[in-house]
Amino acid sequence: MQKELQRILEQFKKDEVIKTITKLTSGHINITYLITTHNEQQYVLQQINTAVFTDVAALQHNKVAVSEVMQTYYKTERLVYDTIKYIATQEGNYWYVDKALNHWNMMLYIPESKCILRATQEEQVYEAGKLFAHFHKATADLDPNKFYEIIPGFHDVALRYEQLEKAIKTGVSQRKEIAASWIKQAIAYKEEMHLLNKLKESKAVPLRMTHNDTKISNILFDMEDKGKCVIDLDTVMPGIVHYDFGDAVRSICATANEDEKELAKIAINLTFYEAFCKGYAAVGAKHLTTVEKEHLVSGVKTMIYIMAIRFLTDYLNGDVYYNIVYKEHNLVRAKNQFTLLASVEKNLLSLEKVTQKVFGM
Ligand code: GN1
Ligand code: MG
Repeated sequence: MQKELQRILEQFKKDEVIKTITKLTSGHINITYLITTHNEQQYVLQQINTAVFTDVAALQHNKVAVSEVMQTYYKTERLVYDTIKYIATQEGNYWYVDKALNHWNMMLYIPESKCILRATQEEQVYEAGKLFAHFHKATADLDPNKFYEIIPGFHDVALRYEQLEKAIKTGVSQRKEIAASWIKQAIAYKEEMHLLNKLKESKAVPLRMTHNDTKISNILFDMEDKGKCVIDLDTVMPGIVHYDFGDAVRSICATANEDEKELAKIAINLTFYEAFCKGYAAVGAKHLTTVEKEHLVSGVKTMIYIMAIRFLTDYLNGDVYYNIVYKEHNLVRAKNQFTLLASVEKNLLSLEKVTQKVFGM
């Protein structure tokens, strides 16, 4: 393994020699190693999952361009945050294809940082709000049409709904019976969940660069729990702000993990929601239009719904997309997300009030 990784490292850094290799396991898609060299340099070397990311040139184009824009933004704004820095090969490409046709990319490791898998403190949630707001501000002037749609229709509710309908028709019949009441829920929500898509199609909300995986583990924190760096630029592509705002709230402001089985434990954490909004607004939300701000809570609902139907679809299809640990895992996740959605519906007034107060509408 060391020999193989050494050969790959040399494509990016000709004179470096590996001293130690540590596998980083928090991501579920790519294979990632932390490499320390004899010169005491540290790199993150990553094998790209080409089943998920089929166009590596497009993927790397988006990642490198966004990383560069963020570096410029932080410098101009005199902010001390870090950014991912990709390293080019000797030929000047930001990826390398080895003999076995594996695709690799390499970044500088960001020292004195830690990854949090689940937010436990308001302060962390506030920091997450700030960092994702900076991401949107930094990329606000980019023309999204110059970027690739890395996974087409990734957060398109219409496409996800079509995929669910197909799974209802062709999925495992016994699973359809088990999930019947959840399928009913998915259908019942259909109309209202298409609202954001309509706003996007009619250009009532602008297309902008979005991160599309705004969970807390995609932010590096420093040792004092201050936000340090937005990571995982794999799904950076054109989208609407609601994808990021909604997915962050879905994953950061819930009282339980997305595969918690005990439904009674699952709710939206209003204190965390306020902290996230405050963090985002502290950076200044001038890059957002009034219509965007008015639909932030819709974004929360829609993203939870999208995840609920993606998990349900995968359950009906016999678990072909997500990694599962046990047989009913995807159904548990779907139920979990529908329960979170119900909690959001129940607290809609409070969520809207907080949003209006914090974003000054
Ligand atoms: C997948 O593997 P991970 O956690 O980075 C998925 C996201 C979902 C998430 C749910 C490319 O991301 O969209 O929100 O699972 N990413 C892809 O846990 O499908
Ligand atoms: Mg990811």
